[in-house]
Amino acid sequence: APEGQWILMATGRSPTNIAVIKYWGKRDEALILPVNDSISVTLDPDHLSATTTVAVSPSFPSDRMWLNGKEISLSGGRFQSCLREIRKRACDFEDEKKEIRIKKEDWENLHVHIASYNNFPTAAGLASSAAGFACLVFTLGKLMNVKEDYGQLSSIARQGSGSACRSIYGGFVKWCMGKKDDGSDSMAVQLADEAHWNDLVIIIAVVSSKQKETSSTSGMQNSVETSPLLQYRAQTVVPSRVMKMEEAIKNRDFASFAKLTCADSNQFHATSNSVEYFYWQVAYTFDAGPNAVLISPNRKTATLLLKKLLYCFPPQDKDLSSYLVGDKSI
Ligand code: 2P0
Repeated sequence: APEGQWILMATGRSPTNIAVIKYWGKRDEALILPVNDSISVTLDPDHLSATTTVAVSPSFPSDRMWLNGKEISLSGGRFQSCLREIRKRACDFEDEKKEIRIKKEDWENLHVHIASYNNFPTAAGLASSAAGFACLVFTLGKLMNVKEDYGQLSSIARQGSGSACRSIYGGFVKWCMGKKDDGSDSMAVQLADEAHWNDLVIIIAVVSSKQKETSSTSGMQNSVETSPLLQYRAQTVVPSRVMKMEEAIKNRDFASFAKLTCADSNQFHATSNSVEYFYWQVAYTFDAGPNAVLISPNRKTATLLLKKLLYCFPPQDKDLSSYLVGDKSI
């Protein structure tokens, strides 16, 4: 910053999440309100996460953002919604040394610079927007001394990208679709924390890092418009599946968890006419891209599976042990 000016910064990291009961279809495009509840597992941040630094200074003439080192436009409605909703809730701030004082009403006139990095392929169907918007909203909230609880923050992150509301929490998370037209009750809640089912191992087979051709936003729009199955799925199938999944998670019941996860992945893909595969020793789920997510009941099965996978798809430079780190992802 120029002489006599200051910069205030905050940095945060958010992992991505993998839905086991899928969000697919909106009832309100602008507010991002879904047609059904969804449930996901938030990964540990070592492998798939966004790291975002937000800075504010009187010397910044405008809001700007860089994604993976490249400047991107903030003019989109989703970024604007998140910035507006966080700014609206900003509170008085004073730093520890009492050198910087920002009044609640001053935040409106201060511009932000945002730098975000993903440690995994962006827009390849691995929920990069979930990690990205959760991280942006959470970190901006810290910077601007926002005092909202996690539920409220998740509701703001939802307006950046639907699945982002679930990445506000670790562990097992449910996005409650809500009933209200203004979206104020469409937010995420934590079902169980990350320590609850420690044995569960999630393996993500990245078969392509290329940016996918159809965005989730337009993919689900298409399903809403063309799939006769979608309404039936949202109104009749998912509500009971969500209840069963909550039970399976609570009881760490892998057989039910695997069956529901695979069935839901299949049905979600069936609304967009995709192909399905079965592999019952582990659970699998596919998001809106080509990369397979495999969920093993324990590290022993995960190791056997990894050996087979690595035999078929040998890595160029790593040994097996380097994949077996962290809690929930390999
Ligand atoms: C999910 N997916 O529940 C589902 C399953 C992909 C397949 O949420 O339009 O990027 O930004 O709300 O959140 C991906 O959709 O879509 C997604 P928008 P989003 O994880």
